[in-house]
Amino acid sequence: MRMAIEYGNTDKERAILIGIAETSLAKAKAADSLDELARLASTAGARVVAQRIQVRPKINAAFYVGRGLVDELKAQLAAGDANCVIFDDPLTPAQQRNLERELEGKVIDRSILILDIFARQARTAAARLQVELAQLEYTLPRLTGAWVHFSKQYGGIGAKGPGETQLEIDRRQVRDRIAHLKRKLEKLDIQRHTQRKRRQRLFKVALVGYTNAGKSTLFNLLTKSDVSTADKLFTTLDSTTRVMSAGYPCQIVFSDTVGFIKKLPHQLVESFKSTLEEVHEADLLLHVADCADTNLVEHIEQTRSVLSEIDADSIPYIMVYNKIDANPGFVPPFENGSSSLALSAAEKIGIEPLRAEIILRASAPAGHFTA
Ligand SMILES: Nc1nc2c(ncn2[C@@H]2O[C@H](COP(=O)(O)OP(=O)(O)OP(=O)(O)O)[C@@H](O)[C@H]2O)c(=O)[nH]1
Ligand SMILES: [Mg+2]
Repeated sequence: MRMAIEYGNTDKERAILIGIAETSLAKAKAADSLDELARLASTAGARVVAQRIQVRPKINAAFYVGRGLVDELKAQLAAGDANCVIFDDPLTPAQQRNLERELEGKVIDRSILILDIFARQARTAAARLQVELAQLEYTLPRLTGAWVHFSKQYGGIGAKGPGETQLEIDRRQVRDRIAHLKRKLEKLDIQRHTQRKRRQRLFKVALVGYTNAGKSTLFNLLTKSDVSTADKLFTTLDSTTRVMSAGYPCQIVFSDTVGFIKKLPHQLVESFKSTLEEVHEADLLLHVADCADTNLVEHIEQTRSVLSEIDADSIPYIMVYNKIDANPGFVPPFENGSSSLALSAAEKIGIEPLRAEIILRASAPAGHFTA
């Protein structure tokens, strides 16, 4: 049974987006981040009615933003200009509660939004279990007396033990469900592990990178596959793996993987760890980046930081600067000890040099290339 997370349903929401910049100088960066949040919001089905950045060196412990802005937002919500407020940073459980009470409206943060998008895009059993697990891990510390819908769903005769409060029952039910999901995922993990073992001796290449960089488009080209691609965030959640021999001198395993993003909720990274095993076990990573994106450098850094979170930062990699058609003057920066190529997966420009580089790496004796 899937658990309905009420806050995650952002259908027909009219949202005000709020970001914080530490100084006036940091405002441009916060604005970029807020634009990305706007894309996330619309991917989740919300309509963005306003974007606001507050400059403040310190976050307000109770409300995240200052009291003045809280009052302004309250007035806007009361006037019907919007019906929800989305914050660009993770709110603490207390901040979320306080804001909800003050604003008398829905309060969402970047983590909830990303979790919601993952829940919408999850197609396979494993992805669904992983997303639900992440949602529950996120929810657990936020369970307060206000979460009555959990008890409505899962309560009933026999649910209430002697002396337990409703809140304790809610928490216990969520914990039980978490344990159940973990067991199911472990079983799936064993199956995956067996499949992976079979491929152990083959050369394994995994495509990684920021969401929407063009990983699946490139994967399809390299493997003649038909994985979904779209100008949306997080189109791919499940790893797809293909063993290729046609066009390559030996069998090569290619994996397309879930994209990364700034401030990825750590619960998601944690629960997607088994999906990301494909990355962890690869012999070579193709780090795909969108060279036409103004935040290219930041996206590369974010991807590298998630790679280190999953202990995949010492795997040799090729930097693939995609979408060169949209930025024809782009020259790949020099990479120390690693190769970098510019290409266009959509326009099929510069694919052969990449294929040649992959073949070279696959044919080289193990350990010849280092990251
Ligand atoms: N201009 C241009 N667009 C491209 C290129 N490659 C991919 N795209 C577009 O970029 C968008 C994202 O492509 P995907 O292949 O779905 O990207 P992804 O990295 O798999 O994204 P997620 O799975 O959502 O993380 C799609 O609209 C593609 O058509 C390219 O070389 N040039
Ligand atoms: Mg994809």
